[in-house]
Parts: sequence; structure tokens; C-alpha cells
Amino acid sequence: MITVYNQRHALHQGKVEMFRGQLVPCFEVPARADYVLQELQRRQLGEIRAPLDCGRAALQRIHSARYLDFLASAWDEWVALDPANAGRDALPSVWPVRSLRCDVLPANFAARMGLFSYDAGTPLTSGTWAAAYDGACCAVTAAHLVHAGARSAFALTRPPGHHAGSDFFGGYCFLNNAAIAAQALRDAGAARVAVLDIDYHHGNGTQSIFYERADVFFASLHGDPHTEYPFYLGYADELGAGPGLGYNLNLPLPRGSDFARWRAALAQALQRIAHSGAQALVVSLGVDTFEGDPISGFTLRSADYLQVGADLAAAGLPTVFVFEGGYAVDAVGVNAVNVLDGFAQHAA
Ligand code: SP5
Ligand code: ZN
Repeated sequence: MITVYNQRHALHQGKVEMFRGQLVPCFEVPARADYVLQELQRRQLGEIRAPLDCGRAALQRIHSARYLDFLASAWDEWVALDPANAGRDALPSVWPVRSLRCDVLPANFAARMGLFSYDAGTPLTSGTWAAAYDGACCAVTAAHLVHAGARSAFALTRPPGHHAGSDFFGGYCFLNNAAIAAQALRDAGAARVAVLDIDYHHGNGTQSIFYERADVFFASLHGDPHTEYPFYLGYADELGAGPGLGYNLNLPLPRGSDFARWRAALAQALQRIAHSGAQALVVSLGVDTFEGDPISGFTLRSADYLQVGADLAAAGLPTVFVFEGGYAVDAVGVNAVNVLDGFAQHAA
């Protein structure tokens, strides 16, 4: 398994996120990716290389131009408001909900920050754009390797991506790396692609991006949004719309679900993917389904991830893995690499 590693991921280093009325230390920290890299090297799972510059055009296949413009200049604008802001994360504080306008681009920075986001848990920092940009390039590079014939490739990057929509950030995510990879596979010639999201949280950004499309099938296993973040999307009755009707599958599971229950849902998703006609698979690989995860509620154990990888390999599709969540920092390396190792051991 080739890994495409974002060496600049640590340029994105949030200090705090809003939680229950307080600013608390970020769960999404650079050490997460460092541990995965270390474990890959320790187990010698394959070559580790740097991404190619994919260009802004690859990002713009998924994200709006005005959103990318905002992200690219946001930090400088934040610091221009007050030089002391250089030492503080930028967090949004006002949002255009129903009845407020999203078509007008306000001049005010805080107003634009809110227009392009949906939570106060996703700090934007001095290196966010650089890290996210290189991360998207890791996803594109991995997609191209798989399109060129590799059985699989792994985009190891952070910040994660699956909560980011075409024109919004949130859930620690800015650019939707999995969606960008899926689109790169389409653009390289794959007629149909499937995205399977196994992060604990519903991949609302990815779903929204492909909701009306039949060429990218989206399936997600996640904590039931009645009780779990991101709350406002991820229900079982979301089937896709227009030409995309029938190309979206949500399998919400109750908080507390164990591996047996989770694996049965995985089998269901893989069966639907097999029938979707997909020629390639993108896996949003979050390991916040782990029993020790500090912000999640499933009970998978480290050894279970080897079986997850084996199950994914049995689907028989060229596969791009994209790193997403997983906040039990000490275990995130073993858990993520167990999936990749289980896959590699069982891939034909
Ligand atoms: C990519 C990804 O996994 N994003 C997850 C974003 C979750 N954001 C909300 C976190 C809520 C934190 N709850 C803290 C509970 C502490 N006991
Ligand atoms: Zn997650």
C-alpha cells in the first residue's frame, strides 16, 4: 500500500474549540497523523511519498470559487482585524440560518466566516489553508495512483475532510479530501465511483456534494444523528435526489453499538456498493469508532480494524483510503494501520 503523506499537516494546529460554553483544547491535533505515520513506518506497510501539486482546479471541481478564495485569504484578513489575532484561532460566531441571506457576500469578516461554516468547533489557523491544500493534493495523488493501476493508496493527511461541503467548513474539516479523490477518479475516466464513509460521524459534507448525482454512490455508517454530531444530516430516509435518487445510503447506528452490529451494517453497505456499478472505491477512514475515543460512542477494539480491512479488500475494488477522524491519539496509529494492513493482507 502506497501512502501519500502530507508533510505540512502540522501547519494546521488549532488551539481551542467551543464546547458547552467554554473554549476547550482541540481534539483534532497534529500528533494524530504523526502516530499513523510512525506505525506505517514501524510495520513497513509500503512506500511513503509526497503529493504532487494538484492545482486549484482539482479543488474547484468540488468547492466553490468564492469559498476557496475565502479560505486562502481568511488568516490574513483575521490578523488584519487586530494584530493580536495572530496569537488566536479564528472561530465563527454568527451564521445565516433559515430566513437569512446566503447569496450576499458580506464585507465584514466575521459575517463571511459564518457564511462559510456551520459550527464553532473548527478553528481556522495561520497554516490551515496550506495544510488543507496539500492534503487535497494527497487525495488527488492517491486517486491517480489507483487509477493508474495500484490496488490501493492511502492519503495520510489532516485536517480531515468529510464534514466540509462545497462551500462550508465544520467538524474540523475544510476541504473534502474524499470528495476531491472521488472526483479525480471520475475525471480520470472511472464511470462510477463509490464513497464509503466509516468515520463515527456522518459525512454530511460528502453526502451533500454528491446528493443529486448518480455517478458517485455515497454510503455512510455512523452514530445516529438524533443524538450524535453532526445532528442535522445522516438519517436513513436520505436516499438522494433528482438523478441521484437511490445513490445515497445512510446506516445510522445507536450510540454504544459494538463491532458485530457495526460489521453487519458494513456488509450491507458493501453489498449496495457492489450493485452500484462502481469501478473504484474511496474510503473515508475515520477510526473514531474505537472504544477509547474521547468524543464518540461505538466500541470497536484495535484488533477489529484488521477485520474491517479484510472486509473492505473482499469488495475487490481499487481503493483510495483517506484519513478522517480518530481522537484516541495513542491508539489512532495502530487502529488506522490495522485497517490498511488487514486490507493489504487480503487484497488479491
Ligand atoms: C472528522 C471528525 O471526526 N469530526 C468530528 C467533529 C466533532 N465535533 C463535535 C465535537 C463535540 C465534542 N464533544 C466533546 C465531548 C467530551 N466529553
Ligand atoms: Zn468523526
